[in-house]
Amino acid sequence: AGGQDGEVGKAQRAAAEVGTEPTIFSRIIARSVPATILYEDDECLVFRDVAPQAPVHFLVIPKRPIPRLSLVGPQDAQLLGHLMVVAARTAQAEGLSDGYRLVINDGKHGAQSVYHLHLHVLGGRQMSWPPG
Ligand code: D5M
Repeated sequence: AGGQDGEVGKAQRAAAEVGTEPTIFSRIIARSVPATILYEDDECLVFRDVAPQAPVHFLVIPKRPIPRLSLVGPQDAQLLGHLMVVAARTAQAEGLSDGYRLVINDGKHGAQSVYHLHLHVLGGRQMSWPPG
């Protein structure tokens, strides 16, 4: 129902655009948008979140623009593991010896706003549970 201009058509067009439109994170990787970069290798980039929600708040992103966690498959397992290892090593380098929190927001209910997969690492204060 709804035809091409109904809700289904809109959702289909949005889904078709996911992953084809460069996000702000692609521009950070390309260095056309500035960021405070903490770590980089062939597969990933780590930089400080522009709107920090804790004394330490940085993002770990793959250079390959996977739009969201719910789109990953078995072929991405090694890359995803690498992102977590880099998150832990960068947290250590940032002095988060009392612990920290790792967050991945996926889609609408996850309140994802940038459709380029990213791990949030938050630390430097006591976290609470549940998250909002
Ligand atoms: O979180 C997306 C996160 O990305 C959010 O915490 C702000 C951050 N962000 C957005 N633009 C920038 C730039 N230009 N530099 C650094 N950080 C940025 P989400 O999980 O999608 O809600």
